[in-house]
Amino acid sequence: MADLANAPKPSSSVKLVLLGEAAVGKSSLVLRFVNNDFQENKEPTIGAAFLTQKCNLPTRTIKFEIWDTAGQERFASLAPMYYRNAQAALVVYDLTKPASLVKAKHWVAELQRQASPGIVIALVGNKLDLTNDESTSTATTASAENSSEGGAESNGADDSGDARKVSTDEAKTYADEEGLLFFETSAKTGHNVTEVFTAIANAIPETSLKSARGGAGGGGAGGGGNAAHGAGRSEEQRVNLNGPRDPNAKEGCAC
Ligand SMILES: Nc1nc2c(ncn2[C@@H]2O[C@H](COP(=O)(O)OP(=O)(O)OP(=O)(O)O)[C@@H](O)[C@H]2O)c(=O)[nH]1
Ligand SMILES: [Mg+2]
Repeated sequence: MADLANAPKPSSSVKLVLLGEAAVGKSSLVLRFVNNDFQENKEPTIGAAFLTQKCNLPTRTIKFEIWDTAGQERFASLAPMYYRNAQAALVVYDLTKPASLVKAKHWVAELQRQASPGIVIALVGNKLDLTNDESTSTATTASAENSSEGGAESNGADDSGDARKVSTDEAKTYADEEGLLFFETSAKTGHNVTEVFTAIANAIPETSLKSARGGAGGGGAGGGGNAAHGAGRSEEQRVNLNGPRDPNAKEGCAC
C-alpha cells in the first residue's frame, strides 16, 4: 500500500545562522536539533561549524544549512561571512545572563542593518532548565515566579532554585517590537528546540524558497576555524564538523 508520508515533496534549502554571546548554548541547540544529544561540557566553537538537518513540513521539506558561529569576541569580525545571504537567524541569549540579551539585541540590530532584507529572525532564550518554570526545570519545582532583570550578576540559582535573570515578558516585548519569533528553550532537556526550527521553516516566505539543488542562499561563507568551506557545494561534499552523525538519528527532524 502506498505510503503518502513517503511520497516525494518539494525540497528547499534554507541557510540559517546562529549568533549570540559565547556559552549561551548555540552549539548545544544545534546538537539537540541535529543529533538529539546534549553535552554538559561542550567545547567553545572555533570560527564556525556547519551542519545540515531536514525539517519535514506537511507540504515540503526544508533542508537547513546551519552555520553555528563562535560567540567569543575574537571571532566577531567573521560573522558577516556567515550571515550573508542567510534566510534565517537564531539569535541566542542565556536567560540566566542579562548581558547576553544585550549582546543578542546588538546582533539583531546588525542583522536588520546588514543581512538580507526579509531574513527571518528568532530570538531564543536558552537554559530554561535552570529556572523553576513549570515542566521544564531540572532545578527545584518550587513556585514558578519569574525574577526580573537586574540584581547580582551571577549564574547561580536564588533561594528558590531559580537562576532566571531575564523575564519572559521583557524578552517577548522586545521580540514583538522588532517582529522576531521568540522562544525560551533548553538544549539540555530539548524543550522547544524542534519548535524553534519548525516555526522558522514555516515563516520563510514561499517566494524565497528555491530548490535544494539550486543552492538558495548558499552564500559561499568560508574560512575560520573548524568551518567547512564552500557553502554552495552539494550535500555529499559537506562535512559535519561535530563528528559523525548518530546512526540512529532520524533523517528528518520531528517537525
Ligand atoms: N543547563 C544548561 N546548560 C546548557 C544548555 N545549553 C548549553 N549549555 C551548556 O552551556 C555551555 C556552553 O554551551 P555551548 O553550546 O558550547 O555554547 P555556545 O553558545 O555554542 O558557545 P561558543 O561556541 O563559545 O559561542 C556548555 O557547557 C553546555 O553544556 C542548556 O539548555 N541548559
Ligand atoms: Mg558553539
